[in-house]
Amino acid sequence: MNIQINNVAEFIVSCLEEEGVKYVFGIPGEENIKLVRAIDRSDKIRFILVRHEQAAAFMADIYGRLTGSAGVCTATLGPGAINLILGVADAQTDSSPLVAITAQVGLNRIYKESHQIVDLVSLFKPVTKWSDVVLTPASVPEMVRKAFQAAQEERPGATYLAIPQDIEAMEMPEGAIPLTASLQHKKMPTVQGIEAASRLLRAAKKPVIMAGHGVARTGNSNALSAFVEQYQVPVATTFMGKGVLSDRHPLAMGVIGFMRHDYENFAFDEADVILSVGYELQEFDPARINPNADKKIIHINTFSPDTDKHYNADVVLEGDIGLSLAALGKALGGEPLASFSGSNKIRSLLQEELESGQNDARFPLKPQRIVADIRAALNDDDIVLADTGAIKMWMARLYPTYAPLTCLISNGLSTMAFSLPGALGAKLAYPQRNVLAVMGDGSFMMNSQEIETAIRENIPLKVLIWVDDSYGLIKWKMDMEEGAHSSVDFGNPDFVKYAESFGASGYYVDRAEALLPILKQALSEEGVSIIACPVDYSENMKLIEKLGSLTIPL
Ligand SMILES: Cc1ncc(C[n+]2csc(CCOP(=O)(O)OP(=O)(O)O)c2C)c(N)n1
Repeated sequence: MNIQINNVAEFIVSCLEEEGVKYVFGIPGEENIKLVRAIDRSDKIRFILVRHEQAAAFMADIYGRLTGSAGVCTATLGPGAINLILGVADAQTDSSPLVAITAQVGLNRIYKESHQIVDLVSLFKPVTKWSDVVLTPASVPEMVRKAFQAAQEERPGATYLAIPQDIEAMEMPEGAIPLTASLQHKKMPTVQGIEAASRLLRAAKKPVIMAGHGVARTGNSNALSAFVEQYQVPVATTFMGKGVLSDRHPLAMGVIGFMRHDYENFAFDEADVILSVGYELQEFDPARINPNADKKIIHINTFSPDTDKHYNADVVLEGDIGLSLAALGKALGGEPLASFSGSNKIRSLLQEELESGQNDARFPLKPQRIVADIRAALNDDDIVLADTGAIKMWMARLYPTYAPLTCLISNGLSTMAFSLPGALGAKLAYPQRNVLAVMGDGSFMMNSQEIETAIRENIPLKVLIWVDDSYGLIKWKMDMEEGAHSSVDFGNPDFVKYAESFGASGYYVDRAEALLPILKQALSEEGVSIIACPVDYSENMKLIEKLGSLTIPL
């Protein structure tokens, strides 16, 4: 740190530096001025000033999800802290490491009714792994370390630290130094567990693998691919697990967890044993793959699952995912497992859907065409953030994904509007890759103010808006459940003029063939680019009808 440490705020910054923090996202307020000023004087940490604290939390959320190092966001007390909550909860429910630090009223008035006071520790508790307030300068080295340790260790999540205004300005005790992280060792599953899992898999007639977020998060997609290659078991991923087995692999069956019975479900209907790797119950309801609670389940993850009737695992292998797969692979002896050929059929059904969309020249554009063009515009390891809405359903189902953590969604919480700020966090994590936020017009208007942040901070934000003048997913659900819809339609600004008013490039897709060239142009140019693309969501109900009438014995 290139500043002198005189007070708690400056010491906290030296702790953040020790943790390897590169960015802090936030908005200053009267009560955290010293912290923000100290960050500004650090030569290792860049303060990214945002326009809404919610966006700061989403930036930290996605930065943490991609890097495994906690994203850090900060705000003032009361309203600023409360505005952080949605992104903090999103990180927690998607197992992203995040540390939120806010101001709090001073200890001189924290015990009584006073201006802007809210019990922030209690407010953050249900959406974090750990939430506390600093009561004395001497506790700061331990409390900051604890916030990072708890956020980053498996299962990762969010933590919260409140710094009272008077504490922030206090002197640190002489000789205080930041604590360093201790070396963490990977945990092995038990030998008995491995043997039981091996027996179950050898006895299986139709085993299937379900790969979840844990595989991506812990960097174990190679270990999974090696296992799949050796034992020839078809794999469906969760939305969060997209890309852990490349969709080019002949055993990749696509994504499981869609709201209706999708192609992949047929493989699960037939399966007798599910090898579940890195799946978290928060990803989707296991009743979708095990409605009668009669499948044998082997659970591999860094933590044991919560109790669920439809996910009552027969064997739980708790430990490092890569080590577990390697140990299981060894115990199985090397001969491929019994398999069924369903994955090819499922793959060709998905491929057909995408290809027919790709060649559909109608306007407004079919969702399938937009998905195909996004794929065509991006490289294998480029990152797309698919926001919550009907758009997420189309992207999750159809977007072929070739590498882990390259198609990001908000899953546990499924919040709208994370993708635009999230794209800024992603670009800071991977400046060399293209990053594209794909969002509905409803979500875009919830956090579009961060276009200004992107321009000011010189972060090349790229956004594709699917325009339907409506909260499309809710309209879709109302039509499905009620046969009609209401209170879902709205008007929009002229998105091109809107983008230009910030100093960004604005594009409007006025025919189907225009989308791909515009996407390529936007991705290749410097600066911020916003693309508005009208979408034909009459496809939503057609998809449901099609899936509802599907009967494809594998
Ligand atoms: C913050 C938040 N508010 C409300 C919802 C409920 N919700 C889920 S999707 C959706 C509509 C999204 O509309 P839009 O962003 O335009 O995308 P589309 O569905 O049209 O693709 C709503 C209101 C939510 N998930 N998150």
